[in-house]
Order: sequence, then structure tokens, then C-alpha cells
Amino acid sequence: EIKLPEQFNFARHILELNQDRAGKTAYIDDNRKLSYGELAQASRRFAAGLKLAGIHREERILLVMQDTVDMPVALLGAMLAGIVPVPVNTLLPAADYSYMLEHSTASAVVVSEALWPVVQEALAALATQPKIIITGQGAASVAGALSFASVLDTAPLAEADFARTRADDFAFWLYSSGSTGRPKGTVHSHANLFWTAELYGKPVLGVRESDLVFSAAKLFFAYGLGNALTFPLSVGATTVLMPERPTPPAVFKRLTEHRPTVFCGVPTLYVAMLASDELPAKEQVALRICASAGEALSREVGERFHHHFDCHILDGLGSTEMLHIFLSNREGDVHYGSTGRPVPGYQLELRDDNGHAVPNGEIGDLYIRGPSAALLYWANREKSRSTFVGDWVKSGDKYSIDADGYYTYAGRSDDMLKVSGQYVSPIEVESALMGHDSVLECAVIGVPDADGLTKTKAFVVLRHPESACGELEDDLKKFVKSRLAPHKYPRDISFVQLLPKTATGKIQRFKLRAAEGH
Ligand code: 3SK
Repeated sequence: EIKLPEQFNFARHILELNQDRAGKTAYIDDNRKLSYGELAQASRRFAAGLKLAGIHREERILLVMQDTVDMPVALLGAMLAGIVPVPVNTLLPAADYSYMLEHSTASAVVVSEALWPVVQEALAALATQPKIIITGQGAASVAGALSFASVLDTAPLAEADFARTRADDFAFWLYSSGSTGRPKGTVHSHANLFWTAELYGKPVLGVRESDLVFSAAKLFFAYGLGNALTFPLSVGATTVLMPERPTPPAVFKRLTEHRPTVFCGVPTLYVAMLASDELPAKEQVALRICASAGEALSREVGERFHHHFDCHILDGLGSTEMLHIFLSNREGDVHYGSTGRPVPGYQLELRDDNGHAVPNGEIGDLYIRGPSAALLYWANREKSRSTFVGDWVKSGDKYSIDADGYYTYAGRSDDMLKVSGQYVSPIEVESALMGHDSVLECAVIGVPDADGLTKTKAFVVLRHPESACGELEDDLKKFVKSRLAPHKYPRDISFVQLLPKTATGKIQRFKLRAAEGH
């Protein structure tokens, strides 16, 4: 049985583990390759540079960064110094960054040059300004900002100065969204990263030293962070990073040019890849194993992918709170249409509304217990208490178990939707729509498409029903896109005369779902 020492720093652990691989490539992006030796040096320099810039241990730094080799350097460098990186989604509107900067009281924000305009807008709304570090040439035109290169331009942090963190110390945060309220700052420890590699990355996904790993899911997601940092670095593998959005052409380019052996995606992407005319032939790629998470992968999609590439997709379930996958299919035991069985090291329970275990075959609320569980939601005692219940973490998903122990997804226990592998709160979309002058009231639900993927659909009552037209529909979609992260806009809008409501005026979304046949 593995036991971590009390004193443990995940970044230091990774550097020590790969000391003898100094010449081996750790990361490849569109412009650069970084060897393990260079990764160690750059991380140590970044750690020293942050300290020189006046950032102290346990302070947070927000990372608004695209997936390039700078991102692992920033993550590992911060952790080496005991500074807490908070990587965030790069597609958010300015208001979300303002909230996260304020909520985390970040001492610094590290920004990819291309994302500076939206971060600049976010900063304008803040009373207190963090230090600003911008990649590329971005800092040259921003008063007081440091360039990423200048932070790196210092002597590497001496080993004696590595932060003497404990395994249970705060290492990094990830923001996770709920059906109501603001995103929650999910606080993870150094030990948690270690455990996701030990329990899932190595034994289930089977990442090994000879692998070339490519994750379409970005490093700012818990899923991408494991796929493209924790797992490959824990075995000395090489990782390809892609800064742009994971469209099929962008993914095919990497699959055929770099020929990764391990690929991690989400169901929407697998569906889009299989539907594309440009889908590469099996011989053009070198895939050995793939992972899917974010939402349930349908049986047909899994089978079609396997038939085409002769490579399995391991569908699994993880969460930001558990940091990575705790329920999964595995090689030699792939049941498409099911999320598989618990990852050894995690215990799962399905409970009824009274908290009692449900019998096999019945649907229950999923609870998980395992060593990679987050410590808390920052400054949110109420949500921390209702999610982290004793040893157990409430996932918010509903599942059933068949007689052979395989788990099948049965929906969410809250109103949350999973679209393109990311959470969407119907309430958030509704309030964005309500901001449009023409909308009197509205309701948003999830509707499965022909591939079994959830799409958001809005039912809108107009102030002037006669104004309903295709142009207004497009306008409403654009309106939501301009206010929320792009994956949240409703793919379909139906103009209705009224919404089904209870006697007390609560919208009955279940009636809308039933009318859609679900
Ligand atoms: O969405 C998931 O299934 C997931 C998987 C791994 C890590 C994190 C998440 C949210």
C-alpha cells in the first residue's frame, strides 16, 4: 500500500521523478518543444520569478492561459514555490474573470497574450489590481505588466528554497459551476494530484513512458489537467498541447502529424470527428487507447470509433471535486453504453432520498469516497457542507448498477446540464435571456440529439409575440453568447405563448421535457 510522506510537493515530486529524463521531450506545442530538463529549469525559474515579483506562499495566482508549454511551467513553478495556481477556462466573459479574481483575491494574473483584451476588461471592474504577467510580447504595451519571459529570466529556485509543503496543503484550485450561484473555488491538495495518477492514470488509462499523449480537453479542466500533466509527467511520457478550440480538423492535424498513442476527448468531439469527411484512416494515426468523460458516451459512438480505428474509448466519470475519473471502463472490459465499474481505490454508493443504499437495478444518487477528493469550496461553507459529507462526496449524478456491477448513467440530481462535456446551468441561461428586451419569460431544458448528446433548448415567451422570427432567434442566441461562455447558448429556441407552471408560479420544466418526448 502506498503511503505519502507528510511533507510532499507534487511539482517537486515530478521534477525528481524525471531527473534522469533531462533530454527527453516532455511537451510539444505548435512552436516549441520542452525537454524534461528544460521543463524543470523553467519551472524553477518561474517559481523564483514569482517570488521576486513579491508573490508569497499560499497566495493565489489566476492562470488565464491557452495550452502551450508555458502553462505546465506556470502550474509547476507556482506549486514549487507553494503559490496556489488557479487555472481557469479561457472562454469566459470578462465578468466571470472579475468574479474569480476578486473571490480568489489573486495576487497575480498570468495571461496568454491573445486573451489579454478580455482580462483587461475584467481588471477594469476591480478595486484592487493584481500583478499582471503576459506571455509573448503582450506586456510591452501594458503599464506595469511583466512579461512571462522576464519572470523566467532569473536564477532557478534553489532546491533548499522549494516550498516545504505538506501532502495535504492547498496546491491549486479549479472553479466548478453549480445550478445556482457563482462558480465554486474547489481547493485541491498536492496529494490529490498524486492519487489520480496512481489510481486512474497508470492502472486504468494505462499511460506509460513510451506514450505520446494528446488531450483535446484543456489543462484548465480537471479532466485535461490529469490527461496532459499529472499522468504523462508521472510516468515520463511526452504530451502534445494544442492552444486552439478542439474542432475535428484541429484534432485530426495533431492525430496525424504527431501520431499520439493516447487521446482524451469528450463525446461531442468523438461524434463530430466520426461525422467529419476528413476523419483520418486507421493507418494515419497511431492510437493505442482513448478516454472519454464529461458526459455519457453512447454505445453507437463507442462502437463506431472502435470499428474505425481498432482502438477502444474508455468512457469514465470524474468530477472537479474528485479531480479525475473514479468510475470507468477499462481495457479488456469495455462495455459501451455503460460508464464501467469503480476505479479501485474509490468506493461508490448509490443512495435514495433518505440516504439509504439502493438495491441493484434501481436509480440512486451517486456518492464517492477516495483519496483525491477536494478539501473544500473556498469561502463557501454551505456548499462545502452539502457536497463533502463526512468521507463522502456527493456527485450530483444519478446512476444504476446492473447485476454484474456495471454503472449506467441516469441523469443529474439537480437541474444542471452537461453540454460538450461542460456544465450548463439552465437558470444562468434563462437569466441571460431575460436580459434581452424582447423576452417576457423563458425556460431552458436539455434535449438529447440523435447521438444522445444533450443540447440546450429555450422556450421563450415574447413581450410582443408577433415579433417571433428566425432573425430574432439568431439575435437571442448571439445575445446569450455575448454574455456567457460560448458553450452555454441555447442551440434551439422555441417561441411559445405561455410556460407550464405550478399553482405557485414555478416553471414545470419536466412538462417541457415530456412534451419533447423525454
Ligand atoms: O466530467 C467529467 O467526467 C470529469 C472527468 C475527469 C475529471 C473531471 C471531470 C469533471
